[in-house]
Amino acid sequence: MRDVSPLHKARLTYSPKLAGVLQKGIKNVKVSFGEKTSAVKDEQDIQNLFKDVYGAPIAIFSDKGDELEQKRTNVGVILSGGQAPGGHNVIAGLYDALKQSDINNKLYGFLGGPSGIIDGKYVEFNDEFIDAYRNTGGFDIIGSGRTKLETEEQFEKTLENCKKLDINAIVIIGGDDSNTNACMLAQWLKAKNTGIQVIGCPKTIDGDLKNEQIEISFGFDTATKTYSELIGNIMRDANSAKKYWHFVKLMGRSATHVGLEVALQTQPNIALISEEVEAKKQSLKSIVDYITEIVVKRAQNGKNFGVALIPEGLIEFVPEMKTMISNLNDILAVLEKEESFVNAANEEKYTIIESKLNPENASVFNSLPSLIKAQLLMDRDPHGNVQVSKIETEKLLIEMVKSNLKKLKAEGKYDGKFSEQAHFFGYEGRCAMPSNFDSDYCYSLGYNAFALILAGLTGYLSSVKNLTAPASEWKAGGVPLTMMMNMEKRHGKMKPVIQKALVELDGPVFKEFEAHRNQYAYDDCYVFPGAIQYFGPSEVCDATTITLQLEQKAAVKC
Ligand code: FBP
Repeated sequence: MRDVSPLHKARLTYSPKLAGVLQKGIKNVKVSFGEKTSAVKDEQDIQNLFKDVYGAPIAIFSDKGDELEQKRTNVGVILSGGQAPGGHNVIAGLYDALKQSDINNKLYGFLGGPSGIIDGKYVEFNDEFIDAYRNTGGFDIIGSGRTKLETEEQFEKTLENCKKLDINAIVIIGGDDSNTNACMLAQWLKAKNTGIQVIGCPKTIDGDLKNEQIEISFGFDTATKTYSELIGNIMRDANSAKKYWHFVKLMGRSATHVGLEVALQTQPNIALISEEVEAKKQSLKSIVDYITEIVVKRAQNGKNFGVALIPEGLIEFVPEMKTMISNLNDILAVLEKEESFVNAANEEKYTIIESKLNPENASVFNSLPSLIKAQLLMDRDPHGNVQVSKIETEKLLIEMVKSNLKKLKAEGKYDGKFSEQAHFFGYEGRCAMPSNFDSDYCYSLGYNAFALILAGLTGYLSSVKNLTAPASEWKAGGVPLTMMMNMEKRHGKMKPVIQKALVELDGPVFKEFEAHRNQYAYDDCYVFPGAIQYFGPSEVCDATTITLQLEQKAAVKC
């Protein structure tokens, strides 16, 4: 029996490329600081909530500035939220920097996400442990979880467990919600003068944790390449058999960065962009009419097949659905505490909800098939988000398109065949073996996180930039987490959260798609990207996403 595949074995020995400034080793990194920062919105509220960490300056690592104090440091690391390829390399980079600084330093991994630090469940890493996970996908090295760190009791327990292990700093590897946790914990620990620092690392396949300082969250590169491979394969199948319309829902809870990137990589007949739907105030009916029109026109050209990409978060961007869901969330926040509601049958729940929703929202809710109603009632995640991965929007759209086509057929306006296949690609990409880009980027992020710790900082996010250049030219530093925060409604209450970066409709990525989508719809311009390559020519193995390339090109022009 083999323990690992030959590729897995080869990847364990791959040496990830470090950002240029970090290549000389942790003892040669120097730090300097930029201007003080403020929050992206709701500055006063954020300042009041994060008094002790608010407004810190951006940190820049280079060979100029203050030396980092190489003091004995023990660190605890947490993987938080959804899996993203490269998480293991963040830990490997952190471990290598920590041991290079002082061989007696210790790295602890808290098990199962943020709950691990509260419950004191941990492992201590050593060389053998880390070496078994280098350049591999998944978060199974210590597991992940979505517990929200916010109560006094959770913070007290965190402190107690850190004291037991003599931990000086905590690294939280997570997305927007997890890094909001990181900031809250940093504030609490600083206010109590514990001396324990908190550093975040930007993770999420969704690609929506980005701004001027964070060019991309890790995992986006590998996940979108994996989905593009699969969709390319499906396109070839569709183009070979010429009998199916494939509706593919793609992960990305809120923003459509994943869908847009995959659309540019594969050039499908239809790709919906949630942000455009919202901006143009498109109703569910108008979206279905748009899809129907393409299906009908293709059928007129003898093409009863095609591929449509549906963003996971679409439902929350359709204006009438968004308003209804927001009303529904407020109502559920109350109803979920009532035992009679919790124990009621689904049909009874729908009646109760409809009686409490305002009339317009009640009629939108009522128009939905039972399957979607039930999915909308499922538990919110611990951060108050609707679990859109469980809402089968692709099936909803298929049913609505079918009903349109039936009417058109009856009116003699359509004589094609519509045979559908529904897919959901999400989990397939989140634990893929990280691409060279994600392996290198993640290793640098982890290594850099330790440099931020030695710089004495807390409430910062590890930042590695200039990512379309070779790694030797990547820049490293840290961004205060409060700089990215604003107030949003969660579980019916206003809460501080890191602002999500949505697709910009006047940005270069959407513009590129918009310029070509009509041609994609009818001319079958399918591109088949194939599998991620790890060994071979750099232009095949090291290139990052089209999104990053277009964004960087536009940034250089400005
Ligand atoms: P993160 O924001 O934590 O990275 O997770 C994103 C995501 O992968 C979404 O794309 C998806 O909607 C969600 O996780 C699914 O969550 P779960 O793993 O809990 O089913």
